[in-house]
Amino acid sequence: MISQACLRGNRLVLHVLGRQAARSSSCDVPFVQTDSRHELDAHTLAQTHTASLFSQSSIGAFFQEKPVLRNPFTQDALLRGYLRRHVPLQEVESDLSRFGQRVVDEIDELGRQCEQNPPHLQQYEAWGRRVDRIITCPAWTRLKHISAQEGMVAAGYERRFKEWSRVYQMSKLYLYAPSAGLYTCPLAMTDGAAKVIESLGMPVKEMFERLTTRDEQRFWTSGQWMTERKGGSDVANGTETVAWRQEDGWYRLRGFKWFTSATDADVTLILARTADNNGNVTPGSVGVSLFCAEVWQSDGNINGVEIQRLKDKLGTRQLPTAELLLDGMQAKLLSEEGRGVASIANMLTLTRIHNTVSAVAAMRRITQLSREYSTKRSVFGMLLKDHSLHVQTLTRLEVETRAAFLLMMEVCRLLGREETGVATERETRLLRLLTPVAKLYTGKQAVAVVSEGLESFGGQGYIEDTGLPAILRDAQVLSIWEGTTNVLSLDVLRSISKSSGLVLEAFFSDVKVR
Ligand code: UCC
Repeated sequence: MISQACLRGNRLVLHVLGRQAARSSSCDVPFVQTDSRHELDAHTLAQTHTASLFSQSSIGAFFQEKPVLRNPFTQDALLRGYLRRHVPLQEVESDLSRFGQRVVDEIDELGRQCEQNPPHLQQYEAWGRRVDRIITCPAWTRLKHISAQEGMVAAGYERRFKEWSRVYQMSKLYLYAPSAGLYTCPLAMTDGAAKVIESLGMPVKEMFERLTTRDEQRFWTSGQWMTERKGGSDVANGTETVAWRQEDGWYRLRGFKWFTSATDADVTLILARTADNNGNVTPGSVGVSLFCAEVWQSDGNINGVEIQRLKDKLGTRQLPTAELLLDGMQAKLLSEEGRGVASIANMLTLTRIHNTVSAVAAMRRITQLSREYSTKRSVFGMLLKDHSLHVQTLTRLEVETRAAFLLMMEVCRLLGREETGVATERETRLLRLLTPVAKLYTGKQAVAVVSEGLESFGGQGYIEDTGLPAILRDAQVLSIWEGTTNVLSLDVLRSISKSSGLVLEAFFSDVKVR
C-alpha cells in the first residue's frame, strides 16, 4: 500500500508498503518489493493512473478555489465614484487605496484571530484575590493601535476635509468594519463619547483629547453603560443605578449594569440617578444624569466594579460584553442633573450612524465575495457567473447594497455639514429624521442580504472556517443594539412630533429638489 507520496523534481516518489495492496491496484507499475521505494515519471502517472490513484487516495484531485478578499477600496466602484464626485482629493483617494490594501494584508487576519480567540474573564488570581480582568487576544490590542494610527475616530474631529470629514472617516470605517473583528464597536462608542463631550462644551478636555488622538499609546476607547435589568430600550424607567455625591465633588455609583459592550474600554459614559441628602431619587427621565468614569485605576485594578460574567452571545464573540455590579465606582457628573437621557442622545446618534456603516459594509463584503466566487465556481458545466438565475440573485443583492450605501453616505454627508456649521436648517432636520431610518433599514437589510449571500456559496456558506457564518452572526446584532427596529420607528415619530412635522417637510422638499 502507498504510505507516502511526494514530488521530487518531476518525479513522483512513492513509499510502498505491502505486496497485497500493490496487487489489488490495477496499476501496472512494477510494485515488486515490500517496503520499497519507486520513482515514477509524474506526467506518465497522471496520464495513465489517475483513476487508480483516486481509488486509493480517497480525496481526489479537485479542490475548489476559494473566494479571495481583494482591496475593498479599489474593488468598490460605487464608493470610488461617490468620492470622486464629492471629495475629489488625491489625498483621500490614495489614503483609502493604501488602507484598503492594509485591510487585505494585515487587518483581515487580525479580525479572524479575534473571532477564534474570544475574550474571557479572570475573576480571581491564583491566591484567591478578586481581580476581575478581561483577557483579550493580542490581535484585539493590535486593532486598537491600528484604529488610533489610522485616525478611525480622530478623522471625524480633526475636520481636515471640512464638511466632508465625516464622509472620509466613515468611508474608512466602511472598509475596516467587515475585517476588524468588531473593533468597530468600541470605536462607535468612542466616537459617540467624544461627540457628547464636544456638545457639552468640553467638560473633560483630557478625555476628549485621548478619545480623538492618533497616538496609539495615548488613545482611549469609551464604553456606554446604559442598559440595566429592566431594559435597554426604556432607559429612563429602567435606570436604577444611584450616584452619591462626595464632598470632593466626585460621585460614587452603585447599581447593576446588565449589558455593557467592549467592557475593556478605558473610560465610559454611564447613566445614573443622583441621590439627594436623604438618599431619595427622582423617578423617570428627569431623574437620570450622565456620568463619565475611568474604568481602570492606575494600579491596573478596576474602579469600584465587579464583573459578574461575560455574555454568551449569538455573534460579536470577539467583543467582551459584560454584566457589571457598580460598587462605589468613582465618577464625574458630565451633564446637567436630570439631563442624562437627552445628553446621551448625541452618543446614540453617532453609534446609530456607525451601526449603519457596519451594516452596509457587511452587505458590501458579502456581495464582493459572492461575485468573486461566481467567477471561479463551476456547476452544470458553467461558471456561476454565466448562470442567469445566479446573476439575477447577485444583482438583487447588489442593488440593495447600493441603495443602502447611498442612504448611509447621505447621513454621513449631513452629519459632516452639521458639525462644521454649514448645514441649512433643512439639512439639520433631515439628519435627525434619516439617522434612525438609516439605522433601522440597513440593520434589517444586512441580515437579509448576508443570509442570501451565504446561500450563494452553497454548503460552504455554512462552514465555520470559511469565515462566512461569522458575517451572518455579526450582522444579526445590527438590528438589535442601539435601538431595535420598533424603538427606532418610535424615534422617527419622536422626531416628527418634536419638530411639529418640519422633519417631514424637509424630507419631501429634499426629494422634490432631487
Ligand atoms: O448599549 C448597547 C450596546 C452597545 C453596543 C454599541 C455598539 C455600537 C454600534 C456599533 C457598530 C459596529 S445597546 C443599548 C441600546 N439602547 C438604546 O439604544 C436605547 C434605546 N432607547 C431609546 O432610543 C429611547 O428612545 C431613549 C432612551 C433614547 C429615550 O426614551 P424616552 O425616555 O421615552 O425619551 P423621551 O422622554 O422622549 O426623550 C428624552 C429626551 C428628549 O429631549 P428633551 O428632554 O430636550 O425634550 C428627547 O428629545 O431625549 C431626547 N431624545 C433625543 N434627542 C431622545 N431620543 C433622541 C434622539 N434620537 N436624538 C435626539
